[in-house]
Amino acid sequence: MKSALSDLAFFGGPAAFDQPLLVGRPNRIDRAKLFERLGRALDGQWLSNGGPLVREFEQRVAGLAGVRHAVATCNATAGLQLLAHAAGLTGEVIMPSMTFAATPHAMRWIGLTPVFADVDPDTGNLDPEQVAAAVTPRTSAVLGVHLWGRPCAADQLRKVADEHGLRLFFDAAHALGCAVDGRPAGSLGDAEVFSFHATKAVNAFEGGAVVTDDGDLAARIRALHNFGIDLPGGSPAGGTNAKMSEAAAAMGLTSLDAFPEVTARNRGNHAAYRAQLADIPGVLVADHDRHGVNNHQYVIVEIDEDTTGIHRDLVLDVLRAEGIHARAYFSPGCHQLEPYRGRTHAPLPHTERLAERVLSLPTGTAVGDDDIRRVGDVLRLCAAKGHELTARHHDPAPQTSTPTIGRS
Ligand code: T4K
Repeated sequence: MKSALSDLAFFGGPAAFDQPLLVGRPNRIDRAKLFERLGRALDGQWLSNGGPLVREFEQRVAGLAGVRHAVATCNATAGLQLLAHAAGLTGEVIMPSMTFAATPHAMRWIGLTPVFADVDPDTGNLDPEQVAAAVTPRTSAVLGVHLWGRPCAADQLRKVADEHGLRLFFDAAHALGCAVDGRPAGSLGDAEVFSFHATKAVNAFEGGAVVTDDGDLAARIRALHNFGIDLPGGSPAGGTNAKMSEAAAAMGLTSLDAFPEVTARNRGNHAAYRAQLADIPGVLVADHDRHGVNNHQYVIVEIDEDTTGIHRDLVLDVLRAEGIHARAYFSPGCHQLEPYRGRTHAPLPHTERLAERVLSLPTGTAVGDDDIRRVGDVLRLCAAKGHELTARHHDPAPQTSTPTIGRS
């Protein structure tokens, strides 16, 4: 157990982990099942273009989302673009800045203008009042993000959208298996998009899916993701290739098989982190359960610098020196990233406050109780000696051992 600053790898002590502990490690799957499915695809000599594994994957994803249609895509970013395109969006799309760059980039890449609205400080999700204030004559849609799997305030956002004649979509990249008031993520907007990237609770190596109850919209998306070939009347933009392959679907299906077990592990890890960090002033493990059913694939901690005396960025560096590769999901806010930086936007105080404080800790099937205990030890020391640690970092003169900043 580390009790003095000199115990920290950051200041020359032994690292807590020999093998790095990473956020985003793919979850364990049954390899035999994966290979059996891959074998089936090879034997059937059908490897893409809406093969049987993709169709099965789509059915299972639609079932989890509680909707009639799912169109599997090569990733969620392409899914968002297909959705925006198929829905005929124009001009401005209102979204949070507290998200991964994929959300605004997906819209900008197809000529739409992301407009950032501030989030509710309690949930981290779009604040409906801020959305209403951001509407202009050029707005065509609201694109909420179910941040860390917490479902957005869909009913309030729907009200705003209806009042202004806007479409309501959700980036549900984090939210497979999440729900609020018995309504699954995927069924809350006109359409929603899941991600099945390697780092997600369910992965298809790379993958995504657009889910909706709107049969016409689903048909347009399905046609557009296959070069627009079957689109009656065609599309001015033609079409693209954003299909999911059979190999990706084989992985996606196998990962879906493991999803209940993965969720149980993530839920347990989340509880273990909460227990480890419960009594540390200024270190708050975000309680997703207050906001609905969560898949717990993100363990989010807020570091309050005023209480601990240490900024989140320095905590990330200290953790990394120990072999704990936490991530700042999401910081900075997208409005502070290129190409949005410096543009006029509404004040985003809650986004900026959150972005200064949050970090995401390793979880998933590769992480166990002993790992969490060791991560907890380091965070406890950071918080207990935050002022001293910060001062020593800024003025390394009293240091006696070799600094190891940046070592991983
Ligand atoms: N909307 C939202 C709200 C999103 O969060 C995302 C993606 C999207 C849309 C777009 O979905 P996709 O188009 O990707 O389907 C990662 C993922 O690449 C990205 O999919 C994800 N969100 C985001 C939150 O995380 P980075 O830039 O952090 O990736 P990277 O390469 O730095 O890896 C993250 C961590 O995962 C590292 O600790 C390494 C580890 N890792 C990664 C991979 C790929 C592994 O251990 N194994 C792996 O195979 O974006």
